[in-house]
Amino acid sequence: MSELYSPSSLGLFSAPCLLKVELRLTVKGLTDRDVRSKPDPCFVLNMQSHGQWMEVDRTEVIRSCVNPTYSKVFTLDYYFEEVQRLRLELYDVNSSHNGLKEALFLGSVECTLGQIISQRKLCKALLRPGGTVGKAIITITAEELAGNDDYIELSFSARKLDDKDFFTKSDPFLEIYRVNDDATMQLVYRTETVMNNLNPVWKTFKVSLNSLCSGDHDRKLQCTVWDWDSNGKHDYIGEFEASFKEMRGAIDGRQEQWPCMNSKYKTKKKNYKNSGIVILNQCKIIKMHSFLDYIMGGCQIQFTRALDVRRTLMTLDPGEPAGPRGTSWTQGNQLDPAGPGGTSWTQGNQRDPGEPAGPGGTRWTRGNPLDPGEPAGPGGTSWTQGTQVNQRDPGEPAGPRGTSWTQGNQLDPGE
Ligand SMILES: [Ca+2]
Ligand SMILES: [Ca+2]
Repeated sequence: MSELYSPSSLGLFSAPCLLKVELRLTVKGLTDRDVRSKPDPCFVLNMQSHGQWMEVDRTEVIRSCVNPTYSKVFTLDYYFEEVQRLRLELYDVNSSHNGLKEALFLGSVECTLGQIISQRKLCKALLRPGGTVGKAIITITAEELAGNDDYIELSFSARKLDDKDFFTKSDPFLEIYRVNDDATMQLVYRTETVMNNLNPVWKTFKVSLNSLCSGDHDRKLQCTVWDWDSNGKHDYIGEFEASFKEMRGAIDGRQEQWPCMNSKYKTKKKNYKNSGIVILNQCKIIKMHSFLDYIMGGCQIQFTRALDVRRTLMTLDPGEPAGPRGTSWTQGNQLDPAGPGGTSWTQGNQRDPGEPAGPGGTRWTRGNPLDPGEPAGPGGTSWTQGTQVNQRDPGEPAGPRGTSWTQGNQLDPGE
């Protein structure tokens, strides 16, 4: 294909380039609420849309914590060509219900999604109300959800966990950390707390395979069981190592189990066996089919696109204001109010049912003048004087998006 017909030069690639990303948050160095209590921090993620901040999602509330690591994962669509402004607002949710009405605003950070993605890990100081820079540092990490973005559903329980509470039983919760190649640990999931129960059954949860193990089924997963305490100083019960490959063993209703070990007890206590058993009751893989999977699975999609702009439809006048997507249209052309994007172009000429559709489903008719005051046409294409697009010549190479261009067409390289 000639350079002249490259998709970018024609401006025909208007579909947004998209990437799915997962964002995770940690904070270090929040200040105590007062002498006796620590904050219950929660983040609200806002994104700017048409100049307005809109709430996208929020994290869980972590009780009595000055260095929270959130298990909440924000999954966002990243558009390469857009500036997506984010604002993370931090609240101290000082009430039993998690509403923000009575919450205390602690501060915020602003950045773009592009900044986080380009740096992978963005650290920013919390800007306190009033605009002063606080001591707390917020770390936002981004991971692409590329390739395999299947999900897994896991159902864990445990039995005979150690009792850590004096007057009641332990309040266990489970954390799963992915061990990265650089030995850093990334929290993948934190279960809810089951109160006063040494044989807890945690709720089934869903994580992306990418989150869990970056697609590496042998990757080490560090799993820790804690006894929750209201003062935020949770007691360590024990831990075990697993991999997704081992967890996969719990597919088809089989169980997998691991002894939950406290290494301190192992060395100190005689006859120490374990601090309980953690059981994976079910592992379910939820396939997320990509567009390509459908195609490869034999699904046929018929997609026809052709351009039929007849006989010097329009000329470009440099003096005219550009339309949307940079297109300039010239005098003499008239656009039907229906407008671009599924539009019909008219004036005098009626759609010929026998004619192929133009770009964006538009049909073009001959000799239509475009009114300069009207919105521009589809695809952002600029046509030059003398440009003629005739009917598809089957013998010619296909143009962008499968369009064939015929002889007699000339595209001005300067445009
Ligand atoms: Ca308890
Ligand atoms: Ca407890």
